[in-house]
Amino acid sequence: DLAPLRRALLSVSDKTGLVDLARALADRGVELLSTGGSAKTLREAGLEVRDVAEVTGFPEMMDGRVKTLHPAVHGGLLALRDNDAHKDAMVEHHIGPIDLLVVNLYPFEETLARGAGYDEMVENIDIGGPAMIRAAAKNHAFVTTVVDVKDYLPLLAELDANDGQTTYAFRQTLAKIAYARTAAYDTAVSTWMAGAIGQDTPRRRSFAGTFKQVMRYGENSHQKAAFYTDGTGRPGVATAQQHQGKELSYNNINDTDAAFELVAEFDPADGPAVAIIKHANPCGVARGATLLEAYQNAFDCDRTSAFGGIVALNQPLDEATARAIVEIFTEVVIAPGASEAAKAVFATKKNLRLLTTDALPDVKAPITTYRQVAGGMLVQDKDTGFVGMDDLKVVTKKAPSDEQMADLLFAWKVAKHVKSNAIVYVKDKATVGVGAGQMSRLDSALIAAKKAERMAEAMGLPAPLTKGSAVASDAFFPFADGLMEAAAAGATCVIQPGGSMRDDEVIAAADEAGIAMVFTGMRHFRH
Ligand code: 93A
Repeated sequence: DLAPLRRALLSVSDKTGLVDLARALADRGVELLSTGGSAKTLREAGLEVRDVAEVTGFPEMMDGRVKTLHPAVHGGLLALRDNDAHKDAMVEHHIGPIDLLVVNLYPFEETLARGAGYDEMVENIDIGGPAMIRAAAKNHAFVTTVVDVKDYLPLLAELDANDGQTTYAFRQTLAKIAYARTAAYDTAVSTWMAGAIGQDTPRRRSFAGTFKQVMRYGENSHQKAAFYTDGTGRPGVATAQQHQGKELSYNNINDTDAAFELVAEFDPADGPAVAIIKHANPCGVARGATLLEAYQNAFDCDRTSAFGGIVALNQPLDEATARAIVEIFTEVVIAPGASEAAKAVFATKKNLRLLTTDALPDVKAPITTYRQVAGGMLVQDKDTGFVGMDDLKVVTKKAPSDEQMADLLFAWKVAKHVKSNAIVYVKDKATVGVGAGQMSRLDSALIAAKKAERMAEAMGLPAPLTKGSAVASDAFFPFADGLMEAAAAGATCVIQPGGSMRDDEVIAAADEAGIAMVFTGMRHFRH
């Protein structure tokens, strides 16, 4: 199953490592073919190389749109070396075998990340590259396909270990990688087009990612796991820069994403906000006059759960907040930037990971999300639903005051990011009780209130902070009991979608309890 390597075609946009690889191949007696820019780079490094144009008998034309799309190239990649008819065809048409293909594609994803316009994006759709990759990978019985600079050194090691040849297992693995690359590439093109023409709906599209890194394990230590990027380059945990601390785990990444997406709901123009996440649910979210105050208020919602949590900020991390965060064990901090002084504070905590991005996630961006089910995938628009003051309908005799209204809208934003059934109590733009993921809405209301009671005891407060709070429910109260539980916990105003068969009963119960209630007309299930 060893295949010899006599002739290689090198055609790469990213020229990193190209010269070293080509020289190593030439040293091993491999003949080099190459396309325009790649050939130029190689010649300038003093290497002997044949132009693909010479092989095809056609010049590269139409601004490079047609360079390698020719039977002399594709026949050389696809011909079965042990098939007489194929061998005859090669002789008859003067086609030489190509044993190694080294291609990296036009930088479509990078060009997109730069914010290039439509025409430039179109020009960056590589046609010849993917065609060659797919051809070479199909013929992995004989041909070696390299699509990633990271595989240059392993290729040379493989050749040295096998007397200048490659093993079938090696070619097979590279073929697998090659098809993953072309699938991710075409998905990036399709996703871009959907967005560019304003049809980023879940209909008729595909999903693929680009391998980023292998992780030590998945959700549990017996599960293998890896991290992929989706080629959009959007600000978020997948594109963030890690400054310190050990590698992020699967659960860290999931929680960090939840934290950053939640805090991004709070416009930095309206002031600092902080979210603390545990097990993908918030255990504290708050605004504050300063970032430090926001952190402290978020922390005070549930100090117990915040231990070992993930902290997300809607503004660059500053020194004062960094000092407060290192007071307790924290797994990850993510923010749109960090001051040098803040970084210096964190440097003393070796295990704490600091991630920064250039910008907050865009919570309004039309994104398609997916989740696996047995035998299929569920695909939907991301929940970018938003309600403002004007969308709310007061349904009770009492109307909320301005302060209550602000807290209701705050609670509603948080509830969107809490696993259903979600009940969120808020006071002075800080969560004071979060009930998440219960199978009954009543239980979520009870748990949130109970946690607030515990916090009050721990902090030596005369009454739980839910007293005089605003409460949000991510979906309607099917019965009055959940609402009455919230009232018992001290909530004085409620925000919920409405739309239950028993809305009348729920409204009557609110009026009886002297509570103000608004309907959003929109729910935020999150399962
Ligand atoms: O425009 S293309 O789709 N037409 C082609 O025939 C073709 N062949 C290779 N682009 C094509 N390529 C791509 O050119 C390769 O995938 C690689 O990214 C790039 C290398 O060009 P150069 O060697 O001129 O820098």
